[in-house]
Amino acid sequence: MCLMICFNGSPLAAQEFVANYDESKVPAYTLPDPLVFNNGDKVRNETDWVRRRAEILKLFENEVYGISPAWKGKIIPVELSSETDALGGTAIRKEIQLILKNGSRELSMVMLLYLPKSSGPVPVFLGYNFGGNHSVTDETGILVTPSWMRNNAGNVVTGNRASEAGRGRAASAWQVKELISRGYGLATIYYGDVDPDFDDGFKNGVHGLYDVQPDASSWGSIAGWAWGLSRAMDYIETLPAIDAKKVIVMGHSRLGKTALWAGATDKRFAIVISNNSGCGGAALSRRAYGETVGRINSAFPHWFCDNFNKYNAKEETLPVDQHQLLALIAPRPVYVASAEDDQWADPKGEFLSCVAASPVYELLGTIGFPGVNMPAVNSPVAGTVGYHIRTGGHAVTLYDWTQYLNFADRHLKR
Ligand code: GTR
Repeated sequence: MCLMICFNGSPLAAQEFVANYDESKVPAYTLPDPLVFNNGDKVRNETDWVRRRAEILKLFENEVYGISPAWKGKIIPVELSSETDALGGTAIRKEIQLILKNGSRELSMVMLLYLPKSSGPVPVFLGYNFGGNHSVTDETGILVTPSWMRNNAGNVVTGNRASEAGRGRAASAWQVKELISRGYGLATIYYGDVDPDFDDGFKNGVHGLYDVQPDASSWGSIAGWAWGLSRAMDYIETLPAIDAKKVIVMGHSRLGKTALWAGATDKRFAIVISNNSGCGGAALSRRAYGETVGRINSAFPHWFCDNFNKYNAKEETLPVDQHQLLALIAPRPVYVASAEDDQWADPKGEFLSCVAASPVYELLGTIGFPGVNMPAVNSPVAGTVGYHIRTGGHAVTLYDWTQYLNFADRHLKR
């Protein structure tokens, strides 16, 4: 949780990292093989993979995201609102406060739930939002989050508090009507409910639920947010209206990194979707293209564990790379999406992760990503691992959602 990072022994600030966007300057690298044990032995079958998977998971915990504590607490749900005729009568909408109690400590997160009117349990997308639940649609009944939020231009957030002006602002990133019309529900939570997105030295949010002295492998915010998705899943499992075997965890950008780590650490998520997750998400760290490990650790010192700083400008010494994060999700379906103008997130590095994760899918009897060539823009390709790069910039669009819905339909056999 340092504020500056060390580069060859001397501190460097974020602005001192110059991003490389030149493919010819990508360093030569060798990826760690997901199918070779740390001791050099080969992974030959599914039984071996169980042990190798545990090794890789441990490396990601110790060196990248940090170790999340076990949860032995209680979740108390309190229904805050219920609307049976939402979205023009097509959906049910609820807001549920989930009070997480760990002994005398507690934390509250508010889940906004949209479900299609349906006689049977439905599949849902679960994902965090950046701007508060009220930003997800323009429906007026949704609570404006009282949680800490980063200030932004246009006075939508001032004094670190959201306002009515933010209502519906992120509607295009959520496409709730489209989800509902295709028979899917949406469960979303403001990510700042779980851990406010600033470096506070482990005091607030989910870290405050535990009384532990942080060390170099303690959970950063991404691990905290992922942990929160697992708690959301604990609650979803109690709801008869949702098919808990069909929960698709989805996230954009830093929350795409979060969705991937949640999918890796919690096998209850049936499908994992990473939208423009970039460095520390789907993109290969060793390419050091766009955002790098050093840059991300200096700009966001609270996202990863402190051990991750060891690899600033030394990506080749990482014991893992991000294709192995995708491999941890195998054999469950995973979809990675990039955007042409989002070079900061290294679309090619995101794609190459899909290819390099595929041998694990194949070992487990499924087709990972079919082929080795990067698909053309706006031409999705999917096996059990799916990928697209669309025109446009860093965002979630209707185009992205359409691919996620098609991918989910196919894998959930709908
Ligand atoms: C950027 C950061 C990225 C990405 C993005 C986001 O500033 O460098 O890693 O996560 O924020 O979350 O919007």
